[in-house]
Amino acid sequence: MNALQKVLVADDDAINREVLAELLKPEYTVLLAKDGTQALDRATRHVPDLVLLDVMMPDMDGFEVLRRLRADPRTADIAVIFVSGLGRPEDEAQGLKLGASDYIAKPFNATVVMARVALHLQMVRQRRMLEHLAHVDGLTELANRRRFDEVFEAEYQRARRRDTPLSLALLDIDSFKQYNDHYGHPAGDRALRAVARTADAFVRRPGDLAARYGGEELVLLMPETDAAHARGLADRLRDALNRLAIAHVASPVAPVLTVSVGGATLLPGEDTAALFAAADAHLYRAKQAGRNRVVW
Ligand code: GH3
Ligand code: MG
Ligand code: MG
Ligand code: MG
Repeated sequence: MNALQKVLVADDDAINREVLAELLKPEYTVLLAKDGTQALDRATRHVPDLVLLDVMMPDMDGFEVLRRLRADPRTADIAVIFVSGLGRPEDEAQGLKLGASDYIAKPFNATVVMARVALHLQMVRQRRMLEHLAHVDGLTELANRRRFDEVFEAEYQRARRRDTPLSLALLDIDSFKQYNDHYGHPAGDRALRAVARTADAFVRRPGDLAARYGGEELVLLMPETDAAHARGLADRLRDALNRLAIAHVASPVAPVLTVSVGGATLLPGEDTAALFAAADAHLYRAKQAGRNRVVW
């Protein structure tokens, strides 16, 4: 459960690599690179939590490695500490300005290196936790609305650029107020979590997203999915939720919990607001038509 954090040591000097690796090995998973090119390759492939980066290397200096790490979305967030023989204040300032977390001058003190590595790895963990809290809904563990809005905008731009379809479905639990009234709010929370889990399991293609839009309303984003496929998926999900058979004796729809879904697929000239409004209008029609159905 508590997997070791990964540290990449990039230095053209074999002795330096070995000394740092021996220091770090008892506490971290250590990766090694002997030049800038290898450092970039390892960083992209293994996405370490932290890079200890030498500045002077023959093929590509550490500053350039950091610039390239920052330019690639896969490696942009990796923490970097320079470990360098270039000890002038200007060098240190340049390293920090490029986005390094810290700058350690050679010859280094082993205890100080370990302390700084531990500090920066702790900051990495804290930042990840904050990102998680900012993007994940606490009750359902689905992406929250903030996250959905970000992804929706990005996928919309991509669909426009590549001229690929983009489908969106709004899912709303039927007669959920009565469910809470009859079974109590904690049972309502459990039912909502079960619906969320099932929805999440249905959207599993890369780029797909299930999010909690608000209250008992979820939203499914399906890039590169046309109306026929998205509608089919929504209907299978609706059916799967029926088959969960969560008793709802107070519902006028069925003796089990049901959902209504409104969906829409991006049309030429539509913006995100129009796509969302179309799905919302279809959800309204699904409700009007008797609930427990998909309208696309
Ligand atoms: P409809 O079929 O028209 O959707 O009826 P409804 O009762 O589901 O719709 P309405 O919007 O009137 O009520 C939604 C209910 O969902 C009211 C609210 O108490 C409940 N709800 C929203 N969020 C949560 C939640 O996080 N937990 C629980 N237990 N209930 C929630
Ligand atoms: Mg060097
Ligand atoms: Mg609702
Ligand atoms: Mg509802």
